[in-house]
Amino acid sequence: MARKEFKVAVVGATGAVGNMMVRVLEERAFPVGELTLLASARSVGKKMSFKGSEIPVQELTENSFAGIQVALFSAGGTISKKFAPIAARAGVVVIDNSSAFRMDPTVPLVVPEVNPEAALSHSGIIANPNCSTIQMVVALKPIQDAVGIRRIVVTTFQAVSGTGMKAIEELKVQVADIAAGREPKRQIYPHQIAFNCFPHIGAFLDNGFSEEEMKMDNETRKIFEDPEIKVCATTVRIPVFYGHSESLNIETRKPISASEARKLLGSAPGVKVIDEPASGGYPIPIQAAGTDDTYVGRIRRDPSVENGLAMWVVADNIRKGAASNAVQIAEMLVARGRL
Ligand code: 25A
Ligand code: L14
Repeated sequence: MARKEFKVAVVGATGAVGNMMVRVLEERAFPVGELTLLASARSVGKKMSFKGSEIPVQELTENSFAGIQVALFSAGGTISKKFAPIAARAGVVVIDNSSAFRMDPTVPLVVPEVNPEAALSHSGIIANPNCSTIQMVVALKPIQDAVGIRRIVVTTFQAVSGTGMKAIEELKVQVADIAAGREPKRQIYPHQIAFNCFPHIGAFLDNGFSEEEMKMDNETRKIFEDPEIKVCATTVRIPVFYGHSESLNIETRKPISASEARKLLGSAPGVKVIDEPASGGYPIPIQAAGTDDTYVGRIRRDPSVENGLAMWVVADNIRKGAASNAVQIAEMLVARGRL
């Protein structure tokens, strides 16, 4: 019997994440029968290649979804708020990469290695978490299951690709300008990003945290279905193109040694342990880039609290942090006969 194939749409196909969604659908051999590429009117006329053929980009409209079975959205929160419900009403299963529906109690927020079952109760829309949250919960899932987590203190080192194509371009142009002795120009970010860093991702809120920091806080509790976990995040932009890094200090409910944690992580789905620091064996973004795994190293006891553990976590923010996680959600629905 022929394998079942699906009519798939990518909304925001020309963006940094949308582009990668198309590549990941091809690389992971998702059973695509027909692929529809949707973006704004600006991109109409562009073509993108998929499995050897050139597919034209179409303008996203209310009528774009007839006959589509699954749509991967990554065109920002405003587009998702307007078009995801329209698609869902047309019978499409929407996997949305924006922040629009993540904290909606009727929308599951899913990382396949962590809470796949949550996806099964969707009513048309499934949310893909924030990139920094995804890699953190993949690394913490085996520890949460084994001993419980009380508190997380996390500092991130985030790549510019998370902000989209224009930010990737801004870093490239600033580096070239500075190398040539020209004054760097700034458009997307609040400060020069080349040869610099700043603790400012998203807008600042009244509580002193940034939006990105609060996403890590709220999304972690929702994904773990544990309202007790406390999170304090500091999110920092650094001049790296692809791959977010995170320094984690966690306090567990029951004790766990560094070697026990290393062993658990060594057999956890989606995780690769790289932990031989003396010989340079720790995760780094240029090695994580282009892969779908979450890398963990520098696993050690945190002596500043009773049940403390420290570690370093790196993943490709555009792949596991966005496009690949969305495609893995779709794969999981197919495997369970739910698409
Ligand atoms: O609101 P959020 O959720 O916080 O998301 C904000 C932004 O973050 C990115 C994504 O940017 C998004 O716009 N993003 C979202 N989730 C992410 C995640 N998890 C994430 N990044 C990382 N991780 P992006 O640049 O990667 O992608 C933008 C895509 O959205 C499409 N789009 C925008 N408006 C649309 C729309 N699609 C349909 N209808 C609309 N009204 C956008 O397509 C892109 O695919 P595009 O066609 O607008 O842009 C294609 C090319 O056009 C250039 N361009 C952009 N703006 C202008 C422009 N050219 C001329 N004038 C302009 N004003 C760009 O260079 C782009 O290549
Ligand atoms: O919430 O600018 O998915 O790096 C992830 C990337 C928010 C912006 C999200 C960035 C976005 C963030």
